[in-house]
Amino acid sequence: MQNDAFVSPEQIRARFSQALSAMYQAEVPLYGELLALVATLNRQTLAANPQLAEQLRQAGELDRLNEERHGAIRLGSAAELATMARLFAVLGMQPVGYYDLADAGVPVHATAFRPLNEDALRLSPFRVFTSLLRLELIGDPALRQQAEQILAGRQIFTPGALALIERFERQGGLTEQEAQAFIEQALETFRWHSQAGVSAAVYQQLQGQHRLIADVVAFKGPHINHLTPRILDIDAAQAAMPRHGMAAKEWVEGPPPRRHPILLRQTSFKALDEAVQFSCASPGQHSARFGEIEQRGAALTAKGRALYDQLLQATRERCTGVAKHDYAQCYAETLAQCFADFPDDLEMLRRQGLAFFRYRVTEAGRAAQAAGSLAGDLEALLKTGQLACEPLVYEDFLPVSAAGIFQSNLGDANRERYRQDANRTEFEQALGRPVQDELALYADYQSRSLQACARELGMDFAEAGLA
Ligand code: OOG
Ligand code: NI
Repeated sequence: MQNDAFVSPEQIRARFSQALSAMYQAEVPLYGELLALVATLNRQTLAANPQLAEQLRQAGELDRLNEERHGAIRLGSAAELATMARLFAVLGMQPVGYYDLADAGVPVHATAFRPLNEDALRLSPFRVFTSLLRLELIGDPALRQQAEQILAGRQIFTPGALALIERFERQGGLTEQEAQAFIEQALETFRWHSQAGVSAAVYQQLQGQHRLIADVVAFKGPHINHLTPRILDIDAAQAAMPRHGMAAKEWVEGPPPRRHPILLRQTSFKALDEAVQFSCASPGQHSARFGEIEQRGAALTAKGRALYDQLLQATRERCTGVAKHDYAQCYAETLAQCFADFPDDLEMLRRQGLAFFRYRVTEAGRAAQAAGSLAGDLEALLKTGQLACEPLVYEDFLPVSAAGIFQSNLGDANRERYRQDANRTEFEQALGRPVQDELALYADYQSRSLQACARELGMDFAEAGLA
């Protein structure tokens, strides 16, 4: 039972997300400019496309649009991940999904901390892509040991944050005053420190292994490295970014432009070079923080996801070996060609079981029920407009896209792949619990929406094979 004296995790998350965005705007002014650009473009898209505005309103997404963002951090040890999971629990965020990036040459594995259900997402759709460095992928044993030692010696959480996490766990919530203090204390973990914790020489060594390793190990904490607002027309934004002084990455990750967007399309301005100080007051430069935007579309079923993965793989294979200056164009064209095989019609997506949907009874449905003229089964109800359905929005991430975003910020070095397998078990051990299965969450939402319709209409949809 939620105690009235406590602030809800949704409230704490909404306020934390706001505070983090304000902090990041102060730290990286270009992020503030990106937010302004996104707000302008979203206003234009909505004004030009009333149908999209109505669809978003129906799905409860219009209100959350300006609140919507995800961030990313990179952690150095199992202990940091375990405590981070407890910190995010205060914000009502749980680990969802496992992403292995080693195969793409990025020595991390990751999960996304996010609210689990649609009501919580509507109240505050804040998520954090959280990576854990895989130190076992550092080839040089002496350097690996040194990195482990440095990480073991740092404390990324303030004593105040730790005490309030414990209090939350003991009491089952935080009071107004505690919540406020928690937000302030938790923010410290995500703050940028221009003072590195290592010498310039050690930084160079770490950097030589992999730029990501230096980013995690050389600093005092897991600075937030980007916060991503949701854009409605990412192609317009990609074209506009250079005009606003933003060095956009060369292509948009994810599926090609479509009439009915699926999954997630992302692009970013590249990581900025920032002045840092190494120990012994020696000045240097570090590049980690960037600005990303994303357009979200329909959540795909396992079948839809398999088709997506297959078409993306085919695209990448066909572009292998293409010269760097031709790559972006070849990639965009090939992607569009390959994805011609992915139905771009809501009815087909639904009938072929490629995407998840939310069902609802319409006014016409209620009128038909009152008049005793309801259609007989699910398909007929949809056909007569007595039931309506909209695709569920994809709330998670894509490993190939994530690797592409990482890589665009790492430069051309470090392109080798790691031979090691994904290690989900080890990740979950570090986390202290299994990650949630994102497909199960969408399936559950779809089935609850169908059950609610069935209850309202006094019918049984079990036979549709969907409920
Ligand atoms: C995370 C990169 C991945 C996404 O949205 O998939 C990412 C990082 O650079 O730490 O941002
Ligand atoms: Ni991101």
